[in-house]
Amino acid sequence: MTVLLEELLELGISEAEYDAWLINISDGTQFSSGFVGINPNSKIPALADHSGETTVRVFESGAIMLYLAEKFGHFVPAVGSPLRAECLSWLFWNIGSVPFLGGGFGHFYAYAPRKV
Ligand SMILES: N[C@@H](CCC(=O)N[C@@H](CS)C(=O)NCC(=O)O)C(=O)O
Repeated sequence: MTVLLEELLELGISEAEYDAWLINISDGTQFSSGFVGINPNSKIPALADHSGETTVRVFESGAIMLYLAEKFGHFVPAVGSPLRAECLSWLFWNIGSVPFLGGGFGHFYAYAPRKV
């Protein structure tokens, strides 16, 4: 999952170039210390932005999308714009709804002590 970076590159923003690291969640790579240092919740996706003086870690797909959209000034309307409220409403809807169908499946399939 490249969470917005490909769309930014598509716009010609070369500063959005990234290195993708394969995290194999079926062999537990998400629990390794290197990954947990970026996302303490051991979930993909996660982002480490080394472009500034201090490395910025971001986890949760919604937080990553908002971070990148604001960093590069695309895809999210400016503060004060009514469109921003609409945009964030759909972003939060996505975050609040979709993971229960996708990522949430992993919890019940692999970790839940009781099958439901
Ligand atoms: N709310 C998180 C959900 C992330 C998530 O559930 N990721 C799944 C893969 S789609 C995962 O990392 N599963 C590994 C595990 O549960 O051990 C987000 O939106 O980033």
